[in-house]
Formats: sequence, C-alpha cells, structure tokens
Amino acid sequence: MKQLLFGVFENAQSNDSGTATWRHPDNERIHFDSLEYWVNIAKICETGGIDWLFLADAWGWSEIDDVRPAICDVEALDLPRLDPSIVIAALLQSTKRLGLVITGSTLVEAPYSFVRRMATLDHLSKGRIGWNIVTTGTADTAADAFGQARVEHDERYKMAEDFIELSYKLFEGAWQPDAVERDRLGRYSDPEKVHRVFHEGPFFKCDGYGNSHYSPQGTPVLFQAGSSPRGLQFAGKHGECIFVSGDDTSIVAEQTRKIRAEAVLNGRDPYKDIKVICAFSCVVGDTKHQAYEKHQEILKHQNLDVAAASYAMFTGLDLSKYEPETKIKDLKTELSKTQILRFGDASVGEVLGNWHANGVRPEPFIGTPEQISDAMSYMAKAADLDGFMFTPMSQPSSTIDFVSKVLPIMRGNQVNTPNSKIQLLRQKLMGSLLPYLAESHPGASYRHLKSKNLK
Ligand code: RBF
Repeated sequence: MKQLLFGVFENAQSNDSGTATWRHPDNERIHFDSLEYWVNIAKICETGGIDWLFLADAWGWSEIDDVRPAICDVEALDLPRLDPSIVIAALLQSTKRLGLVITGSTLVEAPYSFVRRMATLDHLSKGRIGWNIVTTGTADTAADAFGQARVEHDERYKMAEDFIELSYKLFEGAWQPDAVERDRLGRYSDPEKVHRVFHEGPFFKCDGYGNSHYSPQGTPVLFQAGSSPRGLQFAGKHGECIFVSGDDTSIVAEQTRKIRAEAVLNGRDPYKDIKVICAFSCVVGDTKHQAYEKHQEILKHQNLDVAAASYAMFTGLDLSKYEPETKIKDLKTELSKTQILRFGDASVGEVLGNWHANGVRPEPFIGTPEQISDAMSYMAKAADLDGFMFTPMSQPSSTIDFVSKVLPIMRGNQVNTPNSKIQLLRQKLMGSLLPYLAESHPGASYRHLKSKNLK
C-alpha cells in the first residue's frame, strides 16, 4: 500500500463548516484570534506526523436575496476572520517540518504583491509553503466589498488562468534560481539572470522586475479544489495537490478519475505529478457505541436555522424554498458548483438534512481507531486517493484523537515516516527529487526563459 499523505484543514475563524460546533465546550477554535491557539495546533500537527496544515479562506459572506441573515453573526458563519498568510507567518518559528498551505484568491488579490508575499513565506520557512488557488468562495459579496464587478463562474477561471500565468513569470522567470550570489568580494546578484517581466493578459498587466528573488521551491506547492468541469480542467493543468470531497466513495472515485484524466490531457503524469487528497472527518471512541454517543453530543450543539444560511453562503441558493424532492443537480448557481456536484443524485431534502448535521464537512467516520483506519484505507483504495485532509470538528481534541489514535495505525505504527525527515514541502508531497515544479508542469517552462525580457 502506498504511503498516504495527511493534512489538517483549518480556517482562521471560529466556524468553518456551517455547523455550530464552535459552541461545543471542548472547542478552542473560538480563540482563533490568539497566537497561542495556532502555535498549539501547529505543534500537535508537527509532532503528530501531519504533513501540512491548510488554512482555508474566503472574503465574502452569506446573503439570501441581498440580505445577510442575522444567524450569520449569531453563529460566526462567515465573519469575523483573520488573514491566513499572517497566521502562517506567525507559525514559522514554532515549526520546522510542517508544510503550511495558504488560500489565495485570484479574484481579489493583486498578483504582483501576492507573489511577493508567498515568496517571502517560502524563503522564511525554507520551502514549506503551499498555495491553495481559489477563484473564491462567496465571490459575489467579495467582489462587492472590493468595489469590483461581479464575475461569473467560468469567467472566474479565465481570470485564474491569467493570474497564474503572471505568477509563474514572477515566481519562476523574474529571477533565475542562481541569480543571487551574495559574494561580498564580487557581486550581490548577476544582472544577466534578473529579467524584466511583461504581461498583457485579459485581466492582469505587469511591466517590471520581480520584487523577490527565487525562493527555495520557486513556486509554492499548488493546491486546488473545484469539481465543476472548469475547475477540473484547471486542476488537471495547474494543480499538484487536488482537494476533493464527498460522502459517497463512488462520487469521489469519479472525481479522482476525471482529475487524473485531465492531467494526462495536459501531458502530466496522472500519479507522479498529481496527488488527490480527500476531505474526511472522524469521531473516535474506545467502542463504536462510545464514538456514536460522542458524535450525538457534538450534534446537540447544532442550530437548525444555520443550515439554510450556510448552504446559501456557498451557492446563493436558499434550499428551504424548494420542494424537498427536487434533485439538487437540477439547481443552478454561479457561485460554488462543487457544493451541488458533490451530492450527485441526492434530493434537496437529503442535502438539507446532511448539511444540518455536517455543514460543508463530509459525513464523519464514527468508530474505534481500527474501524476508522479500515474505512479510510478502503476509501483510499476504492477512490484511488493519495491522501486525506482531516477536518476537525472540535479543536484541538479532534486532531489529538486523530494523530494519537488513528494515524499511527494508518502509518503502520510509525509516526516518524521517512517523509517526516524531508523539509521542503514539494519533495515531501510529490516525492520529487528536486523541490521545484516538475518539468511537465506548465509553470516550469518560465524557469527556462533566459531572455533579458520575459514575455
Ligand atoms: N469555503 C469556501 O468558500 N469554498 C470552499 O470550497 C470551501 N470548502 C470547504 C471544505 C471543507 C471540508 C470545510 C470544512 C470548509 C470549507 N469551506 C469552504 C468553508 C471555509 O472554511 C469558510 O468557513 C467559509 O469560506 C466562510 O469563511
């Protein structure tokens, strides 16, 4: 069995899933605005053998018919949040091996400054940074907040293509990897290896020199999620670690198959160049019954009203207005299509029921450590996965349960796997010899443009 990869999903806000688990007395996530909370989580992940800590992000909020429901404030559904890249920067000193993945929006960020921020983190972390590329959840309210025009779903992916092409020029081409010599007797950097970037895209323009020099990984490891046809195309072309989600193994398997097929269409190796990572959640007990009771106790803290507002946050759709028998796949949105597609053939009533219990999180595995590890191993095999991203219900207790009880079984009782010695994130996740984008990746071609002016 291949060595699976494991990440922990987090989010710099109190509520990440559209449930009310933040109310649970064990859940320390309400202190998401304290450095102590994050240092503790990062240390648990690193010593527990987790490969990366992932920080999700969005800029917008939930609206139903242009009104933000009061329940959003009552349940901290969307706001307030903190800036994930600053949270990650604050964790660099207390971690050594842990990968740190930040969500960055191609809708509202400016590529030129965003690239500098990522390069800075990659330098200071010695190559442990990943970028989760998002066209942005809650895109409409985010666009309004930034004073931008709203952009439709597929157009947002065209924007992402343009954003990422300019980013490759800046990450890979502006400074050659060996441009900085730092030779006190000679020169600081070689002018032949520093290039001016020109970019005239449909959305973004740039004429100038890269602000930061080549970082340990060049381009941070590229994470991506998105199950719409356009999202899958983007993932198959640019993504290295692709995040999928779903309760039904066959739906996840189908997503994985499509992603690997897209990679092949783009001349990439469907296994070496692409790692498919599935969201999962679990409640661990000494017996199945005890785990089940623990889950019921967590569910007691849910709030019925939050489900509809939360689903609307992702899709703009108010499910309470539809007949329960309506098929979810017949509904249309210009926001997250993923949150329709992951439910396959289910009815609106079923999706609302599922959302009330789990929010955006997948249905948890409930049982003893052995039962959970068996279920995960089965799913990894059946859906052809490379790893999992754990979405804790209650922090840090869920992560402690997972890393101390389930992960050791999954790793053959070896927490310190060969991978845990590797420090650069791309080598650890992609199993590559070098920490840079693979030669088959579209971004790698910009590394080899040695002309003085990079177009
Ligand atoms: N928020 C999004 O805006 N887009 C997503 O695709 C997304 N996926 C998620 C997947 C999982 C498994 C979980 C637990 C949360 C997800 N979120 C997503 C919610 C996100 O963390 C955040 O709470 C919201 O974006 C509101 O700020």
